[in-house]
Amino acid sequence: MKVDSLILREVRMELKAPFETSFGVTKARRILLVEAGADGLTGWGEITAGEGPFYSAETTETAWHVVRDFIAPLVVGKSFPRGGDVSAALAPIRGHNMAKAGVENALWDIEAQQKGTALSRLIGGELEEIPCGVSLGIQESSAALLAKIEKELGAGYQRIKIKIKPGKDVELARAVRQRFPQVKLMVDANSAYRLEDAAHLKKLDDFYLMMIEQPLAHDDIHQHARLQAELQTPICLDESIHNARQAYAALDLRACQIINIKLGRVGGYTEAKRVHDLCRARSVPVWCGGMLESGVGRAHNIAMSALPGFTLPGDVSASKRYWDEDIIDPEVEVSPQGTIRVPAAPGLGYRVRRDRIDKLTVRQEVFRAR
Ligand code: OSB
Ligand code: MG
Repeated sequence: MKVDSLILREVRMELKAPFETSFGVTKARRILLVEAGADGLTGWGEITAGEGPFYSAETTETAWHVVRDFIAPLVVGKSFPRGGDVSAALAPIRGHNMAKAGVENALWDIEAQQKGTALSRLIGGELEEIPCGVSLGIQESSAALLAKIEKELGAGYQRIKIKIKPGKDVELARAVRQRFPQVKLMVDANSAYRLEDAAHLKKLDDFYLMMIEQPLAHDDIHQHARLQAELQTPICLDESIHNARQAYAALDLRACQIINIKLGRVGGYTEAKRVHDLCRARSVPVWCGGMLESGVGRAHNIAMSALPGFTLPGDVSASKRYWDEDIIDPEVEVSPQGTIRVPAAPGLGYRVRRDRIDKLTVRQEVFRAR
């Protein structure tokens, strides 16, 4: 395919409710959308960087800068046999994986449309529906959290993830476990602890959690291995895994037993598939993490979750949990069994709503081949 243009847009979308983690509160998202044009087709990608550098080093602003000044010049006007080939072309740019993923994934969307195949199938996905969980932010009180969980279970979601931080951890998990003895339950610390907290975290072993996600530093692998040796509860890594090499190191060191794959964090489908394939070869389960995406990023998450190694419910849930109105049609819906049907139509399988995007766009830049 020959890439004729990239259009970068910033859309502002207010969340229905603030989302609190150990690293901060998000009330509204500043999302970058990538619209790629090639061979007369249009593909869409989402850059999932946060508003501030608190989940990872990337932000909405750094991504804008890197797409404009470094990625667009390597992509626009260039030809790639396949969408995923842009990954190697972007390799000289260190880091900035979310910016890269937004562009790479848009080209995969185009390739899938060219071949008349669903994106999920083009990447090697097999599942027709994917199991879904929810990620619940830190709440005012444990009563408020219990009420939220009750609501999500009522909607059918198959597993519950709660955010924890020091002072809101063991007693919270105990309260949830007492009230919901059977539910598939996990916790996500977003790097809020230190290895010295091992004895405290060990108390979580009483609650037969599916996993504890990213308890230690965002860039650590080694100390997670030390911690895992102390815990019964499986550790899942999120922030620490940016590529297949790091996944390899984490598995070899026994730093985790499960990996959360996020398209943005690993830089797009090419690397996501590598992490997936490595984990699958070692019988390590993976699941799809979320970054409070709009419908475009959500549609990509659904496609990725169709890969056969995604055996655990992901943080991929209904549009209406996040937004009053999403930017794709139809919106993402979850069945009473807690599943999302993987679309069979060519490409992303959802119509991207330009009318809605136009209303939400606060800036836009067009990069065209000359
Ligand atoms: O750690 O998985 C995380 C949201 C923003 C940044 C990091 C994380 C999250 C979530 C929300 O847990 C997942 C979602 O519902 O999109
Ligand atoms: Mg996480």
